[in-house]
Amino acid sequence: MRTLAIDIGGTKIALGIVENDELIERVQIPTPQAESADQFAQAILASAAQWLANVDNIGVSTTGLVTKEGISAINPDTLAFPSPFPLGQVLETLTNKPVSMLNDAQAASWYEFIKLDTAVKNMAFITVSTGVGGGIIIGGKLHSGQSGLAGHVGHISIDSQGPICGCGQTGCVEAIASGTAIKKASDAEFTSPINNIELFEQADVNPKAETIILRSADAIATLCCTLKATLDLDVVVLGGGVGLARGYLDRVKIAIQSRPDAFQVPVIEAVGNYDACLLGAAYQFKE
Ligand code: BMX
Ligand code: ZN
Repeated sequence: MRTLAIDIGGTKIALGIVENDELIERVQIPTPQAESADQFAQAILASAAQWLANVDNIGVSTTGLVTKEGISAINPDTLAFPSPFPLGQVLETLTNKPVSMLNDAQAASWYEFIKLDTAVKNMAFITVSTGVGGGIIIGGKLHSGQSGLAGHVGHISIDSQGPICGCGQTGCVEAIASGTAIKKASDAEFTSPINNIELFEQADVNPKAETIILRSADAIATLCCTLKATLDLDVVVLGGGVGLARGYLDRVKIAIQSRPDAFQVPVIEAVGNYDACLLGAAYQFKE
């Protein structure tokens, strides 16, 4: 089976071919403005044209809430989808291939779960990237809820005095910990703007950079402990550009160690690395 995998993030779209469980081709484009599902699908398919004739199906993992009607944003600041946005149906019509679609972090959680030790039954995948996304596996099954919202753990509010989140709540983990939140904090701190990669590089020598990163890691630690308390997770798998940045996981682990024993939970890096959501897109066809 050859699957065209598409991972739609707030900043970039990754596309690839997955065959025999391996990602054998990969390209990446910046995420275009989502004006309509039609225009968005055309933009994506233009980058996959060379592969289309030879794939059996298309797996999509996307930022946003995925329902039968299409995709919608929980936090439109990360990617605003006009309503309706029936991307799956449009892709099916344009390609004549079966299309399966899941939220990005839900898809990645399934991939990461399959790759884990079989003793694990309950786990969460957390991506710290443009936003903070999540996917939850309970009793060995992906739990997405009746409306598909389950796993949107980036919108657990942890600070009633915290920043306003694009979802409309105050103090969401996403508003404190995401790559977007980190960039906002660094823009407020430094007169000459630096990007998040530079921020991480400077952390060893610049205490202000370290403080910004620690604030994010501490919010993710709170989220891990909250999920442990709620779901008694065996493990949390961390992914995303920020989640996988050098030293980030260690900062999260140290912050968790300072919490009470009952809420300790192991946190590990995604085996799918930066492509966990892309591989998850393809693994929807693997029950
Ligand atoms: C937001 C939300 C989630 C998504 C998460 C990570 C939108 C558009 N997205 O919380 O559905 O899983 O961001 O998204 O509301 P990413 O773009 O950072 O991968
Ligand atoms: Zn929110």
